[in-house]
Amino acid sequence: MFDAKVSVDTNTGQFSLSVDYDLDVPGTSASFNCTLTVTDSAGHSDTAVVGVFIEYKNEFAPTFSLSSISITLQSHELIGAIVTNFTAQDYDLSTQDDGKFYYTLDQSSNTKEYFGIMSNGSLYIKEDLTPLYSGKTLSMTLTAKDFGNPSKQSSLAITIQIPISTTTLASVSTDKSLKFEEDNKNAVLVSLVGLASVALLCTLFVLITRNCHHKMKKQVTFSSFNFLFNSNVLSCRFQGSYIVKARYS
Ligand SMILES: [Ca+2]
Repeated sequence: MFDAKVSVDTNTGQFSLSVDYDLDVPGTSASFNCTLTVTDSAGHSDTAVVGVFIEYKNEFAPTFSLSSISITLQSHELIGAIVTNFTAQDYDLSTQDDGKFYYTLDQSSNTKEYFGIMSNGSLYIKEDLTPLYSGKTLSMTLTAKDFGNPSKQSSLAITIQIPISTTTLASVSTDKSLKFEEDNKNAVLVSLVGLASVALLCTLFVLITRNCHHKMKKQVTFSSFNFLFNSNVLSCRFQGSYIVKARYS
């Protein structure tokens, strides 16, 4: 025997591996040849080449780092949004079926399949969650299963907590835009402009009175006057023939 990886019992001829031959170690060959020699008491001998072929064995199940997880999710989250990413690990050689695996999501305990799982382990929202705005707890099971024969698998329990929504959705309106004076932001500005206009009119009133009295030497008596605040025009009507208007915008 000229290969250290195998041995043979010189009395019984039992042929076996002499080392821990692990195909999961990258680079390890699944086959090799060795030479077997048989010799009698007279010293006559013969040899044979023995081909050794090692079969892969599905030793490990793909596993998650956690056995369960709880996630809080708002009901207004959008369809297609990624909730989180899960990663399972299989310690069998990844290039073989024993080390390859896929995810499945069991949501049979819920009324709908609200979530989906991508091939890379990303959990995403599949159905509209807004009907659950009043609060809901969803349970599901994520399983990672390899392609070995026989296959191995492990599971992760997922709990999705959807709290009572406190979000008020903004209403979308196609009405025409507000007029300047209807906008609450401009209400204060309109008031200030109105007061300034009143002050201006009072000043004008005083000036007109003085002018009529001193220069035109014509007595004009204003027994009363009214202010008219209409739209964007502030008017002051005096009893007589004088009308003074102030326009603002
Ligand atoms: Ca495996």
